Amino acid sequence: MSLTTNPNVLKWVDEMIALCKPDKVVWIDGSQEQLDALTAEVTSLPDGDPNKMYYLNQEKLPGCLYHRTAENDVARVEDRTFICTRNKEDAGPTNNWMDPKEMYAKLTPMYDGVMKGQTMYIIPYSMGPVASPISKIGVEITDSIYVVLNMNIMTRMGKAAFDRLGDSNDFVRCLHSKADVDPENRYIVQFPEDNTIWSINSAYGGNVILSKKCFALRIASFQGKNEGWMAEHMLILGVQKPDGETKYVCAAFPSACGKTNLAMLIPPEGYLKNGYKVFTVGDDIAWLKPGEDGRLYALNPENGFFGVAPGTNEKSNYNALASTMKNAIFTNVALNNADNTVWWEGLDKNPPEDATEWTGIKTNGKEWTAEGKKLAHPNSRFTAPAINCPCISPEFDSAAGVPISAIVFGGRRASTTPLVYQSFDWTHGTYIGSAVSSETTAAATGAVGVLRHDPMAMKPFIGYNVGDYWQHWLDMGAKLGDKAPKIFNVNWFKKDENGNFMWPGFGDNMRVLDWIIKRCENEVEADETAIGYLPKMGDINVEGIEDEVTPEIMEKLLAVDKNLWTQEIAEMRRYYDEDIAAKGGRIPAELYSVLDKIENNLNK
Ligand code: GTP
Ligand code: SPV
Ligand code: MN
Repeated sequence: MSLTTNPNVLKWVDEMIALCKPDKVVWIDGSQEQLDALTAEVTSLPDGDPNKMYYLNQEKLPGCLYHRTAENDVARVEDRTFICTRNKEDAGPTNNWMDPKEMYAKLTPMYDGVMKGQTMYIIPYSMGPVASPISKIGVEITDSIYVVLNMNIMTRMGKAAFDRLGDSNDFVRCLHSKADVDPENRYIVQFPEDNTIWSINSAYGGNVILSKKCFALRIASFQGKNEGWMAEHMLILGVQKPDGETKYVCAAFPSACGKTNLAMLIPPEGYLKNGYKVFTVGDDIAWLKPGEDGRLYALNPENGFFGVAPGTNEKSNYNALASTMKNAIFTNVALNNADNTVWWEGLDKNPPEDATEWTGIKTNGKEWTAEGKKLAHPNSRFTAPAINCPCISPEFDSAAGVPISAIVFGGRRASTTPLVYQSFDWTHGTYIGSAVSSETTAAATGAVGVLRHDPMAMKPFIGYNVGDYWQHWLDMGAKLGDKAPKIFNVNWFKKDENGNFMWPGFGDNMRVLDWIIKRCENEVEADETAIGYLPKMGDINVEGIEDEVTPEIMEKLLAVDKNLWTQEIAEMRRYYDEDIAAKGGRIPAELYSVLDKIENNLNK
């Protein structure tokens, strides 16, 4: 029985049933009863079935499940991701493009009868609290129970989303089929002008949880440009100060560059003693909209965390680990067969002897890792409900979102970029966002550790022309005027001559947040340099880590090397000219002016 009388939904669903030809259709109402039945079904599949999920130790990890994806299906596939707008220029140089008519014609035969012998699940969901005016509704059709269970954690899933939608046609139509999980025929396709997403031949998170990158960033960034708001690859956190006031900060770092960790950080001893607290509003995506008071407000459209497992431990990210202790799904981690729990590199220093490696091979984990082989896939993930997070913000469900004081960009840069600096103004901040580059990680397929441009940490996620996207940033700044958040850049990953990180990172990143917030409140001076405002020596609090971060190291962390920055600016000019402008990116003149200004500053 259908869960809605919305004629637009019913018409689309009928079309998709006619196309995919499932044996059975199930509307997902979000009830516990239905979720339990689906869990029972997917865990009772025979071993070796690629869709199978496993119960983990239900005493130690109540409600937790485990799943392995195909070995060729472990990360986002950027080369198979498309933005299909009627005009090619509207997709711009950072996206793969195909004419929508051509793409529909190419994919329709692939979906034809793809669900024969299978069940189609129809998932209504809300991005953002159901009651928030900022929220948006999506409906995902899928043939995967794994997707249903993940969507239940990541979104507000169920009938309430249809009630909120009413008879409106304003919902995103998401179609997913795992099909044969054939990498040669894998497509992740956004049709922004049709509010439509088609994904086929994958069963990995970012390619199939269509609420996430496909909707909440690619489609939503396009909607935001047209409707006067922004969808960004940003965490949202609140820093509560000793006087009780909370300041909110958004930060955009590329995939697997530290958003979840920063969002959930536990401040160092000294800060805790003085009464500082950090609250998590979001760890991956922010929807930003001007509020009635003229300030910029941020809302996390998601309801859970799809976090990187490796490196997560009690010390590095206690709150993330705690979030995974019940009702979570683990994907492509390793198993500790002694007690049917999970393990990954960096959880602790004791790989289980009786282990199952992420591909399903049973092994002696100690010997396996001693040979340099990984037990968990580097992009293995946990899906965890936000309500599990010990430091979840009291504003998490706020319909209005939270007012943002600072926006922070960052990435993995072994050299050049200092620990932190502040932009001269919003336009310069937009330039800094456009200049984000980072060493690639396992979150997407392809080589790891290669420096690439990743503007605003959004390269794989901007649903339209990157030049227009930069213009939209400038327009938003003009609208916000002097109420606009201050813009900063950070780099936790600067290395010394021996290739070691110079900054301890993780909880100690609080020390940098502290400086950022003080700058927003005009409580601390800064040095004006060629590239922006830098902390004065002594202004980053190193109490308790003086041995690790000596004045000598701090000087290196904050250095602006003239030669390196001259190269950096030359590379940015080349990037703007060759990679963007020459390929149809409509770069705002204001950004070229910033480039000229910094170049002049460096030559002074
Ligand atoms: P996505 O979910 O892919 O968008 O990633 P993310 O940006 O949320 O990254 P996450 O916080 O999961 O961190 C990814 C990796 O970076 C993990 O292995 C962390 O241990 C490591 N990391 C995070 N913060 C720091 C830091 O401050 N310093 C260092 N050296 N490593 C860090
Ligand atoms: C990322 O890659 O930035 C992620 C994971 O957050 S995914 O959902 O695969 O996009
Ligand atoms: Mn991400």
